[in-house]
Amino acid sequence: QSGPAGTPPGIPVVDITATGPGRTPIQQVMKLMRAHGPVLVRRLYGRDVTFISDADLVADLADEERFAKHIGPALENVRAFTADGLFTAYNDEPNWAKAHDILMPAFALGSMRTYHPAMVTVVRRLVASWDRAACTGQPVDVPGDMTRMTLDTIGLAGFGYDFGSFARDEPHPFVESMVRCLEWSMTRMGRAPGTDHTTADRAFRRDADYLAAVVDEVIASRVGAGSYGADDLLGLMLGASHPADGTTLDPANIRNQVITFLIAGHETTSGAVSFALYYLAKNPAVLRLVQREVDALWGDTPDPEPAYDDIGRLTYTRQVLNEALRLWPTAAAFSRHARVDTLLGGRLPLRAGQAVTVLTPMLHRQPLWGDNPEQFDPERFTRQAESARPVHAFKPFGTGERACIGRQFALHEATMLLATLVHRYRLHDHADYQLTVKETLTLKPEGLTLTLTPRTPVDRVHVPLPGTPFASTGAGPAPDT
Ligand code: FDE
Repeated sequence: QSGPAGTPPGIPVVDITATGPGRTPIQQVMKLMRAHGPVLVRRLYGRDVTFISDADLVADLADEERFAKHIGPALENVRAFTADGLFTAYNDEPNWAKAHDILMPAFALGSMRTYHPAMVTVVRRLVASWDRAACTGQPVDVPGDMTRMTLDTIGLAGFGYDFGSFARDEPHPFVESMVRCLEWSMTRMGRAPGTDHTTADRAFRRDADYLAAVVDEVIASRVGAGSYGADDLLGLMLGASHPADGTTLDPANIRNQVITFLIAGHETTSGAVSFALYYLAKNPAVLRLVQREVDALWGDTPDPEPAYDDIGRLTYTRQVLNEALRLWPTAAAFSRHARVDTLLGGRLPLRAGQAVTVLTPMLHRQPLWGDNPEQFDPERFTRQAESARPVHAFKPFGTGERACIGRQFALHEATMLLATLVHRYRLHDHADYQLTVKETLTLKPEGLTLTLTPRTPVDRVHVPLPGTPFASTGAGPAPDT
């Protein structure tokens, strides 16, 4: 990272050394940007990071000729437990291109058909658990259950491994170790020089070793089964050879990839569905529109089996997810460095190798999003609205060749999950929840709980049209709100 000498001239420098970054560094920079504008330097113990959320500058950063993914301090720390896995590999590390080429087909839209049955299996587990809560009136722990759901999904769909999270009261120990590793990566960035962190670092090593041991067990159980079962991620990694040179991934790299996918594939997705449920619970008019969409698809079938092709038809549900990802993109920052000496956006000089970090939640609140960017409004993601907007205004999955490989996977899983829950339950904001965003490198609505009641055929008939006070097709009790 550049020191003071490398700071581009003419941008505000905010020194946070006195307070440190605290437990919510992303929200701290959001606040600084609200005060100082969309381009600023955050200085901590003399180390500078340039943060950007200006839409034109972010658009320019998408130019792959002049800029590339940067492994900044956060990802350097994550590298301590994912090494040359896809997420944390350096651009020129040979295993990046190799694993990328081998795994790309497994993440193409059409491949979701392969994972769909495993995703349905896990949705059913969640539903069984939420049915019990609906029966007893117990609140459900939204982020906790979404994390159970997404961990089991990536485990089963990606690696044929069952974490069995819904059979446990506490999160799977893999999740607890993983969250501690992510927290270590985040807090390590804010350490004051000269302070001693031996104990924390030892605890981190134990957790990282445990993650590796779990993953070795996942791999061993597949190898022991004799066949590699080539149609999931692990099967591909064990069996497939590179299209160009015929080589395969080495065992150490496969381990790094599996840890990477388990982390990347569940924390971010569970946060995204949790925020979407938060906004639905707070916006009954939007909730009714989602209900209308899912009811049109699944009607009164009490236990619809979501078909693969159904998911693409849930366009409004997808708009809701996108809008939740706009306000709280759960992987909230990504970094880029200049490949050559250049002027970013024609005005900000960067030397070759110099990096800037895009703060996505603030990009998603820039003036191009209108007068009231804080307002949750899925109409921002209609096809017309999207095509009227600059292409780089919405970046929850990063940019360029290092953008999220798991995007279709996450969206398929999250859309099916959200649709199933909305079709089945009325959601009650029983505690008048006030949003607190927890940061563990990724973002989550901390402590969000809801109570549930099963929806009935009567609820489904009487979902009113927007703007019409009562749009029923027959006699019956008033619609629920
Ligand atoms: C990636 C990613 C990104 C970029 C980063 C940078 O640039 O640094 C982002 C922003 C993201 N990603 C986001 C997200 C969100 C969500 C929900 C998700 N994501 C999901 C998922 C799932 C899965 C499985 C995944 N994801 C994965 C991944 C990977 C592997 C990566 C790396 C790629 C490369 O580099 O090659 C990512 N992701 Fe994600």
